[in-house]
Amino acid sequence: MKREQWGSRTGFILAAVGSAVGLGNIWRFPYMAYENGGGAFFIPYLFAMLTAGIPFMILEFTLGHKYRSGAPKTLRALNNKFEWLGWFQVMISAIIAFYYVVVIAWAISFAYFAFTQAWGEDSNAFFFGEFLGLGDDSAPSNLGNLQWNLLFPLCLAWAATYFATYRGVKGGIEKVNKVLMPLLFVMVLLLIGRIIFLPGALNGINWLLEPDFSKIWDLKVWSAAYGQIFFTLSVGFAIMLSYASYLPEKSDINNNAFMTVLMNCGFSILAGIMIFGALGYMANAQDKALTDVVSSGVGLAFVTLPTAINLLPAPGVMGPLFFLALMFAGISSHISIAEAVTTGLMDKLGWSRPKTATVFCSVGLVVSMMFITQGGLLLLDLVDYFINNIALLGSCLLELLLVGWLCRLQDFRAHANSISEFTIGNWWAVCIKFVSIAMLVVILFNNIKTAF
Ligand code: LEU
Repeated sequence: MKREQWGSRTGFILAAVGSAVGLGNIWRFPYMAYENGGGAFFIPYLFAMLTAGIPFMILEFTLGHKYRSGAPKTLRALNNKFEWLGWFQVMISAIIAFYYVVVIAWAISFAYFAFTQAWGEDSNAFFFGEFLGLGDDSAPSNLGNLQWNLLFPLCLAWAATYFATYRGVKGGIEKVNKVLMPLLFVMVLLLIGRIIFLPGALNGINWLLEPDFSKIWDLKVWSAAYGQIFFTLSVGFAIMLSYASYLPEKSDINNNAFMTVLMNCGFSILAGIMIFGALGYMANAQDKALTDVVSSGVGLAFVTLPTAINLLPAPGVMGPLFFLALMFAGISSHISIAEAVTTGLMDKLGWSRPKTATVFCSVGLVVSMMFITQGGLLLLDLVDYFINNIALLGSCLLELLLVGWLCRLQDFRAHANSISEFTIGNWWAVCIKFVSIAMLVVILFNNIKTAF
């Protein structure tokens, strides 16, 4: 059977950007940047983007385009002995799909709450207590106690992914992204346009961007930057490779890769400006120091921001705009994670797309219900930690080692250059074979040491 194809170049780019721009950009990036030295984080971040992110994106686009299959089959085409790495990557994607969707479900609920600011004055008690059911009296490790209020939004999130992966590349994934991505950008620009003029907003933004150079010698900051780059660009765990496998024969790989990376990283900076602008305004309105209003990861989007939204002008508009943006960003990424698994299974088992999508999304829904129990948040944190700090970096390192050192890397460069408008030089191979591998070895080793 002929492999499906994207309907247009714009369609492919929007889908790739849709995958890259996700929850990672809106709630993860701003806090990461803040926690790891504010402006100083940008140095490792930009270094990782240029020497690992862009080369990796070109590599995945090339492999997908050349072998026209998902990760396991592509790696098998390189060498019979490499197929397992493809399955390891598919497994990482599947695990991410199971918990990532839960955060989308939270965003769906909060988009609804935002119309009336149903979280009230104490957003912390609302989120952890009322919403997640983690009251003082309940044991947080209880995995048996399902939070029924989360089941409907969870089903909605899976339904969106199911719709896109069931209908396929052109009629599903591309169509959804063509609607969600432009909307997302417009919504974020609207939010920034309003927030930036509020008193105190610029302080918040300055504070995010103000460099703290003492942190630059800290390995943890580099680890955070590399982890963030691979996660945010969806490279190294089967996703971009799968999307590229649907590219038509004539495609500009190098250009597409640069555009995807730059748009994603530009969006992250916009999200940082939006969130820290709102926090700066909130600190100003409450007459507090900025450090006293910021909280981490999950808390930032679902605890701190609701409080900030309460204080914004027209909260009934700004609140839904923010959570709908978070939801759209999440859904377009979740679709790509599910597609990486779907395409891998279709290649291997020869199943039809509808059958594969139905099986994966049903299993996914059931498994992800684990994360909407009382112990779900704890489990989510734990799984996310291991996936990001160890499995993901390990998978990236293995892919670079196998492809960079055991295959003819110059053939891939020649392939990309032969169909691209501008060509890439030898720097590409140097980044893959030496710079990225060396950085990953040091970071991964350190992360494993810290974890155990
Ligand atoms: N790139 C996405 C994000 O930043 C995540 C990925 C797992 C699809 O949220």
